[in-house]
Amino acid sequence: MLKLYNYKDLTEQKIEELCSRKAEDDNLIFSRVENIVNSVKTDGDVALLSYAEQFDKVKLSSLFIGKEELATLAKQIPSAVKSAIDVAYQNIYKFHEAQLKTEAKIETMPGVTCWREARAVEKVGLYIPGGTAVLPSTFLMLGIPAKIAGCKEIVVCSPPQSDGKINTYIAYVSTLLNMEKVYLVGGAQAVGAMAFGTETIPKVHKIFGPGNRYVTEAKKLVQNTVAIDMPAGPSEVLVIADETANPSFVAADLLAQAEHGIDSQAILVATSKQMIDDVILAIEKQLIDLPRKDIAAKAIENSYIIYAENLNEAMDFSNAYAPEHLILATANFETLIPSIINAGSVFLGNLTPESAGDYASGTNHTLPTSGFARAFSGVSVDTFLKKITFQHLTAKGLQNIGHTVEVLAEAEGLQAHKNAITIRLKEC
Ligand code: HSO
Ligand code: ZN
Repeated sequence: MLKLYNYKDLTEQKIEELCSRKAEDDNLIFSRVENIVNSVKTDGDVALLSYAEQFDKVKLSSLFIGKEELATLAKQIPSAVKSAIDVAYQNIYKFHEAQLKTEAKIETMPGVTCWREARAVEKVGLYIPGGTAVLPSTFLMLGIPAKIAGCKEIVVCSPPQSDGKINTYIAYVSTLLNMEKVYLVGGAQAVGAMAFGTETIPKVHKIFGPGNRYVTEAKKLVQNTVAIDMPAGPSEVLVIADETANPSFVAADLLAQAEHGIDSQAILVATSKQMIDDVILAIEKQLIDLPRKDIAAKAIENSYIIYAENLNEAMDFSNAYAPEHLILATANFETLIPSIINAGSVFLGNLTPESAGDYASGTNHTLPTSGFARAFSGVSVDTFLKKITFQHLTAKGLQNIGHTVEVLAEAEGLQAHKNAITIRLKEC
């Protein structure tokens, strides 16, 4: 069961330990991933087909499913799921579309104008996990901003099912996003394929998407060749609860996180001892009925509860931990907002579960884990864009800025830089 700590008793070292997400077997995973990525790089499709046999237990006749077959598969989706995906699609689209902004042109000096324009990353690769849970929601979370950004080529890889196909949900999302095909490749081999290209799979400029330790390690490995969205680790939530929280709701949120994987973390920081006891009871009660109770129970073992005397202490710990998801199950969540420094995505009040954002409210669920929320944002339309700066000088502008540049160039001993100004000033 969950370990319990008293915030006041925690040494700096202990806080650091609680905030570190330990990963075991790194070396073993690293060398396996290195082998996989290298063989995809050298053997291309042949390697992909053999990994499909080895890892996905399927002999593939084709490494992708084309548009027509996707449409056929998509038709088999149960109508309730189809409608739910439609609602999620609309909300995610609406929220992300509003992120497209044009910036104003700025005249820094009379006649000196500077501005930025966004351009989409031309070729992007989306990894959609299969494995223990098939995640069509991740496809929405990556595909929608990629489309809105205007990426020209969107390569989608997802592991094949044992029948050599993909799940109907993924097929349906691919039709909503108007995808040409979905490549039947999973794991580290998918990342290798999108980084280096194979006979069938185009090489991309940036790779997006969550995945297991193999996928994550592969994304780290190919970073010299392609950009990646962000480093990723197991999913995590930190709930701050005061005495007004609903213990059953808090337990449900912690378990929702815990069922993702045995290495997920679900952390409670509470300012009421009664709340802590009630949440523990509620977890025990709710856990029994969960189909993924074995996974959730293991994740709960990796997790802990902290008793804090007040919300300031709770927030200090949360900022140190930098959670991927932060839930404020407190009466005065609005007053706490300014003190949030590190978090991927925040859920406010007792009626706002993380699940809402995981699926359908509109925000993105691809978020920084493992403390990377200290320096990274979650995926958004921006993650699929680059910003190019522009500038234009008029004669007046050149006269206004010329002397400054000449002096600085001189100071740096870069005469040619100075000349580029001087030669022009002579003509105007
Ligand atoms: N909580 C996960 C996203 C997810 N949950 C997908 C359910 N499906 C990481 O933010
Ligand atoms: Zn989730």
